[in-house]
Amino acid sequence: MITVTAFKWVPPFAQGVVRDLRVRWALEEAGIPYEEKLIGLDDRDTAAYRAIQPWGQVPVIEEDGLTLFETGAILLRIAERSPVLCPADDAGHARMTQWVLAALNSVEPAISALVEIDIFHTDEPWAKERRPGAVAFLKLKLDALAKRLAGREYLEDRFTAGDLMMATVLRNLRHTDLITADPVLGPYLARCEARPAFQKALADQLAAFAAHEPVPEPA
Ligand SMILES: N[C@@H](CCC(=O)N[C@@H](CS)C(=O)NCC(=O)O)C(=O)O
Repeated sequence: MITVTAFKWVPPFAQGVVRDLRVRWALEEAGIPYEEKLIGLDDRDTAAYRAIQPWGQVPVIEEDGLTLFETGAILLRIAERSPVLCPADDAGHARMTQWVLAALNSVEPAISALVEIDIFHTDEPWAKERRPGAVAFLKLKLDALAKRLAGREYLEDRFTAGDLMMATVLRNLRHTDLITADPVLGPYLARCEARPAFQKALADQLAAFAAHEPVPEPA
């Protein structure tokens, strides 16, 4: 049985976008059962956890003695076991890999730069100055993605793990209207999120957080 390591609880701004969602969603699409291994934020810095995830991050999967981190590597490994996530033909497989990596390398960095400004440094003067440039650069990436997706349901002629990764990357902009206001990207993300496997994965991540909500200190 695959074990997925995820956080027990994270602050509300991160709930629903923590990266174990990618792995839960992929496993749901593939119909592969898994067990959660929930860790606290304090566990990130333990020597035992750093030994399996050098940066103290989630997710990690463990199966049959193999421990694996990095959502790109994990997703590709799961995809190869699922015709829902990975086309059977060699070219389709290669293009699925291409889109997983494009989501991570060509789109996510520009989104992360804006998230850094808006969520983590919102009140700092440098962030206010930097924001227009970060948005302009991100829009170049999003416009190119929208051009690719115009007239298509998915990045290729069917859903693949590439769409799964791209959708989870785009979700990090949920604090803006950059995706929802776009006539191509908004419906694309909604289409991906409407998949029952996504809904189940999201509900399971949120259920873990709800079950481990910190008890407020008495006043
Ligand atoms: N490149 C890594 C990034 C993992 C990552 O950023 N995980 C976040 C949660 S979404 C985390 O654990 N953050 C806590 C921390 O960095 O201390 C991957 O894709 O697996």
